[in-house]
Amino acid sequence: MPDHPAEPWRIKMVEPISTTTREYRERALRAAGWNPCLLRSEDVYIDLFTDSGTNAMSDRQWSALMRGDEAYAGARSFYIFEQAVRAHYGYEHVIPVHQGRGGENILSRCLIRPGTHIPGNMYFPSTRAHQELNGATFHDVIIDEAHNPTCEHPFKGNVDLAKLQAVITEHGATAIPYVSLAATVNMAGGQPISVANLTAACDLAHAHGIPVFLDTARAVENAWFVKQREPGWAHRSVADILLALCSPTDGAVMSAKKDCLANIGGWIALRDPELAEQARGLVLLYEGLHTYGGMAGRDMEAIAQGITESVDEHHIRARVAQIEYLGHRLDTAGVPIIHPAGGHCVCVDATAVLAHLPRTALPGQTLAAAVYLDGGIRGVERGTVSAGRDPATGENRYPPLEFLRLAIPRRVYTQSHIDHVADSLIRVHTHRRTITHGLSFTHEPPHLRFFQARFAPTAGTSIYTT
Ligand code: PLI
Repeated sequence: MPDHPAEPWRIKMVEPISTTTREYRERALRAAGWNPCLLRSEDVYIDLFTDSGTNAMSDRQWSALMRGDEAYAGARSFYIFEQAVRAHYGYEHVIPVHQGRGGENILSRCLIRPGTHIPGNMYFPSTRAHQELNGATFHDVIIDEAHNPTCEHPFKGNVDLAKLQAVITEHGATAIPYVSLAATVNMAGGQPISVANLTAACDLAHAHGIPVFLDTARAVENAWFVKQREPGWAHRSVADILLALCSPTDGAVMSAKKDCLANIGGWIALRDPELAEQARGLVLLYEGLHTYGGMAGRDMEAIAQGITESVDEHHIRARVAQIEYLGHRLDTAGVPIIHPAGGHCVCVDATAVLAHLPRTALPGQTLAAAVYLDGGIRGVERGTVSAGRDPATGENRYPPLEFLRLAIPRRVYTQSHIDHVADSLIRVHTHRRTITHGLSFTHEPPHLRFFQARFAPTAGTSIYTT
């Protein structure tokens, strides 16, 4: 059994959630076009669609909201936010944005020209979408182990330096505006990158004059794994390790909706003053003034407080342990999950659970539907639907990993909720052969299609034979 520390918080306010009948859920899912993303949240019992913006704020964060300075320009809350980001992430220039993809849009517009190439440790849908919209081609340079669900590598988010060198050699450094790294790697199942590998990747890129930008949405969780797994870091604080992860990079894009325990917000953090000036100019056009970037003053206060809480080791230890606990329960019951469990999610290998369905029948989406029907649990497909179509060929992309992601919001669910999730998953897995049909698209949006797509069973009226 993994170490499972009790939660380092107690509950001061509760939000009622209700269970529904299976019949009710069948009606709700059909009305949502078999896409759990299109369900009303009140029809969901345990919502593991995302850990993004779904965190429970602390009493101190709620108090901080009251201190929000809502001045249009130069709000006091901005300077508190800026100071917290500088102190914990170590970048000089801090530019607020409304959430992560706002930052991705700005950075991509600043740096990418049509026909360029961006290497990275696996794609993330919104990040790659902005890179492609600006004319770049993304190249996955993550280590091969990241694509193998059963491999126990401690740092599956690592860059394969030979693959990175090969992209530089093939396309030339001048065609590479930046290297796009993430800590942790969401689409690999929340897997971390080591400090040593991140530093080596930066050294390699910098030797060719290429800057490196880090997606720090879950860098605190990454820092926790470094402390647990990377030789030489066990006695360093998570706060120190976070700074060490950021230090070799040239800047970061942040969704504060994850590690920072906030419900909205983000930033771009940079070292180069000229790039920062260019980014501020675009923030004015797309986000809001450069001292609020689409956030209210109170959001910046909640984030500043959340940053401090995020590096508290009691918090981060219990947060990651909750995910390990779910992973362990599924694992011991024989449910195939991506190993090791990640920092923010447990990922169930849909191609293994529904091995009797072809990839074209969208096993990840089908498993998401089955788990909602069984337990009122909402997860998200991370596979063919999320990967979208290749912009050059128009063909569906079939990534090596196709899974159902169960992302755990921070400080929201108790251990008995997690047990409900495990019990339901185990039931679906035990009766997996009763799922006789997959799903196919009936409506397919052009960008980030997983959010709004609609589906129908590939035969009959259900994924089960009725
Ligand atoms: O949801 P945003 O726009 O604040 O952030 C976009 C974003 C960027 N990078 C990474 C690694 C993410 O995970 C991410 C958003 N992730 C979501 C919504 C998720 O459910 O994983």
